[in-house]
Amino acid sequence: PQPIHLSDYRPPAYRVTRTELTFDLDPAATRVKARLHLERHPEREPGLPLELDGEQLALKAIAIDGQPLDEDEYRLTANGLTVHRVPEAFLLDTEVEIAPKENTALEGLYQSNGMYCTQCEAEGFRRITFYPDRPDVMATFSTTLIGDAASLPVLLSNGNPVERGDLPGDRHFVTWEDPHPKPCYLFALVAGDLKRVEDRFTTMSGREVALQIWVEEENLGKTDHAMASLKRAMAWDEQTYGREYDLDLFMIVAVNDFNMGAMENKGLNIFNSAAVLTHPHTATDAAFQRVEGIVAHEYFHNWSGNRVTCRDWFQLSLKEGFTVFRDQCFSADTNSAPVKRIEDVSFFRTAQFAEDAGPTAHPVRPDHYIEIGNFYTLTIYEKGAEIVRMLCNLVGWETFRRGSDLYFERFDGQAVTIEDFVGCMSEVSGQDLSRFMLWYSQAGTPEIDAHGEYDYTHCEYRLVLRQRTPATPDQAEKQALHIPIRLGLVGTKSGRDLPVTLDGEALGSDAVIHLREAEQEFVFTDVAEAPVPSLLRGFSAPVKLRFPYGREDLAFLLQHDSDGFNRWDAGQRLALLALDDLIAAHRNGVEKVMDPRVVEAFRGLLASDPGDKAVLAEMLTLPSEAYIAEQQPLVDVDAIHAARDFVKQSLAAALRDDFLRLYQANRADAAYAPEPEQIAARSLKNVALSYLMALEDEQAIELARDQFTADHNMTDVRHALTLLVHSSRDDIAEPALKAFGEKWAHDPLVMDQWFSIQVTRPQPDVLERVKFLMAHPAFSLKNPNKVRALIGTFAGQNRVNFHRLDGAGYQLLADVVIELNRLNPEIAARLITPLTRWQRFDETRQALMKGELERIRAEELSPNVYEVVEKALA
Ligand code: DPP
Ligand code: ZN
Repeated sequence: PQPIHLSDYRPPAYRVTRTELTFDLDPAATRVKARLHLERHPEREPGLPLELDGEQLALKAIAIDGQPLDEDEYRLTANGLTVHRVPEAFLLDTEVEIAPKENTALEGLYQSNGMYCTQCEAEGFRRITFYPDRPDVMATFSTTLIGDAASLPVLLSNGNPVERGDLPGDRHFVTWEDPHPKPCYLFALVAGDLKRVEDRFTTMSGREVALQIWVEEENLGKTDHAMASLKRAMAWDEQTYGREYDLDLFMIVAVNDFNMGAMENKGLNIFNSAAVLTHPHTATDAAFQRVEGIVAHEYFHNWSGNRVTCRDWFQLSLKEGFTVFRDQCFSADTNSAPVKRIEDVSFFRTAQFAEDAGPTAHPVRPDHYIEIGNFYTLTIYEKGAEIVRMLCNLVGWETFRRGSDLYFERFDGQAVTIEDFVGCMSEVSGQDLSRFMLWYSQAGTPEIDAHGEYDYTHCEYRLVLRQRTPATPDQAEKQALHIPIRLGLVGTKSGRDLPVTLDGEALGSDAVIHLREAEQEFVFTDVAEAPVPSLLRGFSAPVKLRFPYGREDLAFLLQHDSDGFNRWDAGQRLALLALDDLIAAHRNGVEKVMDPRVVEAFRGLLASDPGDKAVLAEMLTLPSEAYIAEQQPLVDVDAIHAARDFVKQSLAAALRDDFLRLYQANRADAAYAPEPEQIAARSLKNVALSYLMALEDEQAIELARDQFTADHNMTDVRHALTLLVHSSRDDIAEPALKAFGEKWAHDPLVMDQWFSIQVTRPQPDVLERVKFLMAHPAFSLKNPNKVRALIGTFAGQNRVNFHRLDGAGYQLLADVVIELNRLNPEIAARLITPLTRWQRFDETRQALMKGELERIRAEELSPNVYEVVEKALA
């Protein structure tokens, strides 16, 4: 496979203004008739051939302006169709046959539980019909679906239904009209025996919109939260961005087999059932919040993605970065804002930093790719969102909002670039953002080394910042970026933020300074007392910042920092310092000794007024093994695991009574609601239970068992079950697991959780368990949720067992990748990730991991897997 380059972009030779589709649905032989209204693109020269994409399509008929084409007038290849000579403007009619039931890649038209559905982003539409499958071709669509009336009573597509009727042979049809020009990646159809839940929303201009969520009958009781989230998101986008919905109908459909979380097809969002269905007894608080976030995300795409879309797939972050930023702000507004930020950053620093440091590192706007399906990454999404957040902070919210208005107004109905978006921000703010654009083109995580000094005689604080971005594949040399750093100077005497004055300018007590050079010195004047700097508040830029904090400094910030995020981060940094010592002790075989300063810091937290309970729960949570690993020059999975366990047990032993008190104080019998206060209390209670269970004494086991059997809600049940199953006591683990598995055997989303809980056990027999569970009737390699729950969770989260020294974990993953490469390349390529990180491990593991990558490479590979494996072995 050959890479595609951004620099080769040209507008299409012909554009489609209108697309009329007719589907005659059949599992083995669906017929798709397409009538395309085409015209030459005004910027392209006359006389060019017409090139259409098409894969796995059996062409049955082709005509231009009603005239069937002779075989020498066109050429068919494995990737498409070329018509040698066409008029300036014309109608193209084609008819193809496809087999949805054979489609295990879940791209294009496929079947899931007997229902038909589609996934077209990025390039699935070419598996439905011959088409210029690129986002800069935007047409209005009319879609007629024909199917068996009894088994497919519901026939859905984009837009509004305009006609329906019965056909001979117990068949029926529905025609849908979507008046908004759209690229074909936003096309969707659904056909099946579905039930709907309906609600209404009145838009800010007073239009009535019908809201429908379509599910299989047994899931009818699980849509309330998604519906409520949708309405909140619609109202939020009106209030916050002035964006109103633009059709009479908005539909969400839940599908069991789905590669992504969800898809923003115009008027007909298709969701992975895991991203829409909730019930207090089947979904955790985290799942409720995830559903809310994803429903909002897809809805927000209606403007940031659909009305204004991407010119080409290199611009993917134009819609994803902006939309993730929008959904993050929405969730922050509806839940605890500091906790939302802590969760997002925590995830970002663990997973995106690792991506940016590995062989698949790429800029937020890549300049080449082989398979765009491999670029739905944390870098494009999350780092893209961090860039938009920096932009918003640079120009200020009100200006950012004006820039957003300008962007939507100027480019409505168009397919545009990242320059167009940033250009609007530059225009409304008057700021030159050309240097800022480097954030989009330069891969890798910038590292900042900071140090500071207080000058008592002049009352000055000098802060020196040095930035450097390490080389990434294809980019050896890096330039200095414009990095906004929000900071405070916390007085060591007063414990308060001191006023920040720089170059004679008063910046307030919560200031932003701008690092633009490789090295810069900032001299703050009139600093009345020696400060501890609180740097990168709120994670104001996606960078790694090192500062030689002493443990007392961190304990001080943990207590006094006025920025909630940095207070949390000070605790994390303090824990990391202690963990460092313990990791070294473990490796050197010396006795581990717990740092009393960490114990005292935790004691202080437990004694303090909890304030925001959700934040306190985060503060009491130790950095994850994955995040600890990110900080180590060489990852020693066993030492990290042992050190973290030791800290947990030491804290539990020293503070047992406090944790017990915390647990008791946060139990509640109120009816479950996924509301911030309840969620906060539950997380606090469950953090306390985790510490108590680290001791595995009878009382802790009793509490966990009671919480499990009380069966109050899935958050509590799952947490208790996890603690029981992860304990060293098989006699309590097995009965609980069995009871849970039997109770929920009928519910695929709960069974996903049952799989994940087992395969994250630290016990050494877990790999055999994974293999055993792969034969479980509830497991299927064809279902991405199952693959993620069992294999993805094992390889990504059970670090000690995946990295077993005999290489059996790696081998298992490679075996699955090889099989999935044939069934579902997109999922196969994503699953490889843990193996691509081999550089971070010792030589023995490196050799084993590379050996498995080479074994994969020897197969006949899909472009998806090929691209990842080649990069990993380069
Ligand atoms: N459905 C995916 C998302 O919403 C891809 N657009 O991010
Ligand atoms: Zn998206």
